[in-house]
Amino acid sequence: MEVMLEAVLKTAEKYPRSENRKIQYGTAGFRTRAEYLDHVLYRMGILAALRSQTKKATIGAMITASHNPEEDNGIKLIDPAGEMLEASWEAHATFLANVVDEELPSAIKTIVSKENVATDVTATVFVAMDTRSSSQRLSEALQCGVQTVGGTCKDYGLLTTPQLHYMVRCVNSNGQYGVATEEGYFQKLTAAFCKLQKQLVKKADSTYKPTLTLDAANGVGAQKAYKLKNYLGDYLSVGICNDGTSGKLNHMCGADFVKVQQKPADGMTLQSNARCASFDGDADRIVYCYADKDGKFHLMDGDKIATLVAGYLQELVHKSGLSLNLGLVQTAYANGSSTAYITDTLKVPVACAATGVKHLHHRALEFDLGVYFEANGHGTVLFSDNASSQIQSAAADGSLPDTQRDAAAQLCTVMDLINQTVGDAISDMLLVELILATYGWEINNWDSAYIDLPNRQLKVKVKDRTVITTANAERTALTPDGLQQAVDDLVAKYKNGRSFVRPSGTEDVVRVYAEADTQTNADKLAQEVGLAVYNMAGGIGDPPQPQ
Ligand code: G16
Repeated sequence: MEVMLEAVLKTAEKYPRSENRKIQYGTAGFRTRAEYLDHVLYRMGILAALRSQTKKATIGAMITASHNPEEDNGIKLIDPAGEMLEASWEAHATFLANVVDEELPSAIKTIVSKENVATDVTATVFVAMDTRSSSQRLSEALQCGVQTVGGTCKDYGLLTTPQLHYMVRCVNSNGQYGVATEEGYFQKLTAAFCKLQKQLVKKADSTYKPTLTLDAANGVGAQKAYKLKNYLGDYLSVGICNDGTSGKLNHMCGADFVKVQQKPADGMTLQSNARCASFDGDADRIVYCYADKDGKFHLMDGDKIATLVAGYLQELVHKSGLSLNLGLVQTAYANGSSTAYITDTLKVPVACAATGVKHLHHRALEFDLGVYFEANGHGTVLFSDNASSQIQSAAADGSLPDTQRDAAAQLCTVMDLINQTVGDAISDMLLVELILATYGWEINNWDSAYIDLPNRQLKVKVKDRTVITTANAERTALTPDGLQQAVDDLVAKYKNGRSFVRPSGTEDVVRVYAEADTQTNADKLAQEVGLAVYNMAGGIGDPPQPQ
């Protein structure tokens, strides 16, 4: 141990913490300007190794800043079952990232003793990165950290974030979940997709067309989408734009841009009722959009995907005759109309969790079938062990009527189509396409389930966003004093008004969400709430402007 700590200190000279800048493990790991991250990545290599030794399993480390601009970077740590790093270790991560260089050995010792880390176990860390120009350098820093404490790395190079989550789950399940290679990933998902497509009974009045335009955010998802195309046969034709050959990562394109700006990505020409989809920078989110016959833009966000998926699964569960409880998890950003539709029409129980897939994922585990989606397009479906085994048994049960057995068999294949480790834009895209093909729907049929309440999101710059703290799944601001009352007073002025504010965990901003009966009112409410934040929470720069 002492020899290893000496090595840590020596190597730390290569990755010094040169500035006294505090960094926090946020909504999805560390995220900031890439030039501030070298020492953080080195230290996260060490932490990933310690986590691996503690769990006696492979851990994942994804170098990405996802939807943030190209200049940013970050790291998402992945636990053995492919889920996000456990919350208690986030505190270790923040602690290790912020100590001064000389205290690094003692900080490691503290974590080792607190977590009873089995330092004699050889750590294994799977590493991958997105397409940012800083990613290779930061990957090297991370791998250096792992190796300095005697761990080994498997470097996958460029992957989407959910692909790496998948690899980690595969290796730790000894291959039961799948083969831990990119080939294995594509084969598992697309074999399920093609099998289900083959079984489809084409409806005479089907309006579904198997063509889709994809905005790949100029990110790693583009390369992977090109690979995916080779596995899809005639079942789906994907035209890829914003593939990184000319445009800038996440700039005027990608899922976050389309969702927040409520307009199509640059480079996308919307044809009447033709489906377009947008990935984000590391392809863990997806939103759809289209123009109607009058040319009006429609956004099909995570809420619309969640309701489509929940309705489809509910139907299959019902047909299979299995008694499984299906639930849906959203966040405060979920459009009020979507929640009403899920509750009143689908009659599926809804839970609300704080922003961040890690929170939704854990809540979704409480259902047999837990569908979780953030409005920004980040989500998946979890099948509990109980649900999986019931579904598998029913699919093989010759005594069941054909309709029940067939529905269970279909559910079995759907489980293979879904990346259950985390939201996965590729897997979600295939699932949406399958459901639309099954129903024989075009995108406007899907859209007609419910009409979104007009809404607006704003970012407000403040001196220190941590002055805002929240409770009640982020729907209530606890501090600064009086802010929540100000928000409540503003909301009360608007019909169907709803608004909340929260500090972002991925960008240095406060996020404001507002919805109301008309777009003008949603825009006004968002701006007024934004101004309240600006005035009461230390706004800097220009105050929020009218939309
Ligand atoms: C990450 C998280 C998401 C979250 C988003 C925005 O997404 O994985 O769960 O919704 O950040 O978080 P915040 O509002 O705290 O900035 P991504 O795709 O950027 O990794």
